[in-house]
Amino acid sequence: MNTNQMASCKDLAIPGVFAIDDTGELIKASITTKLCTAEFYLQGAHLTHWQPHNHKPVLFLSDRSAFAPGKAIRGGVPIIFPWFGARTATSQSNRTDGPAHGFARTADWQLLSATMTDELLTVKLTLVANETSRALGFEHFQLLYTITFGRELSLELTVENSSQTPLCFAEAFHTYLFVQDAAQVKLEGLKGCYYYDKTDGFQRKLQEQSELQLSGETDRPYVDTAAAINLHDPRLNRRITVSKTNSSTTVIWNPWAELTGKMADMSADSWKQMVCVETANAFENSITLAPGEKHTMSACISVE
Ligand code: TA6
Repeated sequence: MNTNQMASCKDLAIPGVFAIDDTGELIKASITTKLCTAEFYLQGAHLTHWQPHNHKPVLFLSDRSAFAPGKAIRGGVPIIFPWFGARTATSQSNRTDGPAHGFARTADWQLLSATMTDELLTVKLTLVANETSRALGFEHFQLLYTITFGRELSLELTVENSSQTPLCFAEAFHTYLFVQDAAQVKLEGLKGCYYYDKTDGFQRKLQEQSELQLSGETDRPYVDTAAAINLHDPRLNRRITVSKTNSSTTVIWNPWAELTGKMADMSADSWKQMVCVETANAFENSITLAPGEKHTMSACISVE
């Protein structure tokens, strides 16, 4: 970010509510309202903290995460675009190069606005094509990310195809929820849905139980989903609800002990404190936009 861009970004600060800190390696925004506290980084438009008053933090953030240019932050809400996981061929392109989960989570986003309405703070960020995305074949698109901070957290991602050809993409809010003990939480809202079991050769399986309780490494994109997910955390005595619109994929992920041991940005026991409940459009639910078309996916997180 050049000095002019930094100055205009700082112009958006709201005294006592919305502050921009450019003293670290990454530019960080901090939020304090009557209803919550929160933090995000401009790199990746990456939300790392949200805590409604009188609750514990709702998002998990790894104490070993990198906070460095070009490196993905571990925890919070990474934005996944334009492919999910490793890049695979699409109807548009047979390219398979590029970083896991796409380039949006490590790109520098631009802060457009920060406005208070009643007690809600709404922040808008945008990402357009840059050198990295162009080198990967994404030359004309616009992402608009709207985050509303209140007693609930509302996330909205609009993708616009500004090219002359169809734009095919996957997307996700790769949300890491903070839990007291991953082995004890129960997830509700997936009964009757099919998922690909990434821990079992990508086999397609049916979720038969109404409650999912994790007992080992879990990596499951559920497809054709619409329902909200309720995460019951008996140890924290709370329920987190993730509801969504225009999202047909829900991914549930926990690396458990062995895989966590191989991850440089997670401490040994930290898998116990997280469960990813991801609002997505991926695999057969990926989106294709005609030239000029837009698509908006949203998620709303609440806690009781
Ligand atoms: O959403 C689940 C997943 O795709 C897993 O397969 C797992 O590897 C995870 O995301 C984390 O990916 P990352 O690239 O952040 O290490």
